[in-house]
Amino acid sequence: MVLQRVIRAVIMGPPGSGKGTVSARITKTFGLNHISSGDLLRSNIKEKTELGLLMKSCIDQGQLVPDGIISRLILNDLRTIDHGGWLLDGFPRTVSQAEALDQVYVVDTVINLNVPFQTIKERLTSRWTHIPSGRVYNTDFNPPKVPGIDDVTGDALVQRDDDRPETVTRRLKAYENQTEPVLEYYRSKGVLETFSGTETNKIWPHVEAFFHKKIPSLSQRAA
Ligand code: G5P
Ligand code: MG
Repeated sequence: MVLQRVIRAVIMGPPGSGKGTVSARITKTFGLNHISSGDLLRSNIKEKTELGLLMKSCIDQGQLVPDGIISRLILNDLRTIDHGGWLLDGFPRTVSQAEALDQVYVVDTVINLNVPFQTIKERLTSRWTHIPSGRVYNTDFNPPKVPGIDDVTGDALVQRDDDRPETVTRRLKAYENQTEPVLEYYRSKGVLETFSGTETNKIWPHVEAFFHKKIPSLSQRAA
């Protein structure tokens, strides 16, 4: 069992920077609860909920969904976590969302993955996703054992509708205009830690060491 200190962390970075990939490693190593706003929205779309149907065109066009809707969705989900810390992936993405989160919780750690846009464009065209779990693969970087099939469930993998090249360009623009100011917001609070690079396997040891150092109790394993 992993001993948990309550940590409230956020992982940020442009679309395709590896937030999902690094989050999976953080949650596996440190036992945090992982909440991905994109995964939540995609499950709503898959289940054809009213919210999912309303948000689908926004997401497919590479635009952000309205602040009020996503803030309510995430804050409701956070209330269901009754123990342990959490790692938010993809939220907050605007200053208004960061302020909404601040009204309820104090975020103590923000990881920023700083990956060049050119690297990202190449990655997203070869990404395959298992929508129900949010597991991601890449035909070059971490291919599934059987092409097109999820390793754990055996379900078929899909390519995300918003990974088309022209939509990726729009998502990167939305990131520059609406999300980069959030980095400044957290920098001014003294909680932002930036990790730069083009390969997740080279960035990861630094992120792991940072978590071990910042929260030593997380790395102690009970006998
Ligand atoms: P999402 O789902 O939050 P994005 O755009 O922020 O989407 P995305 O695309 O999920 O981020 P990621 O999680 O940062 O990317 O990256 P990833 O999936 O781990 O890695 C990308 C690919 O690269 C994978 O195939 C992975 O295997 C591969 N990879 C990783 N590392 C390496 C490497 O070192 N080398 C190589 N070759 N490959 C690698 O949001 C989607 C939409 O939902 C809405 C918006 O419309 C958004 O566009 N939304 C919100 N709207 C408003 N407010 C919010 N808070 C919202 N949250 C979501
Ligand atoms: Mg992701």
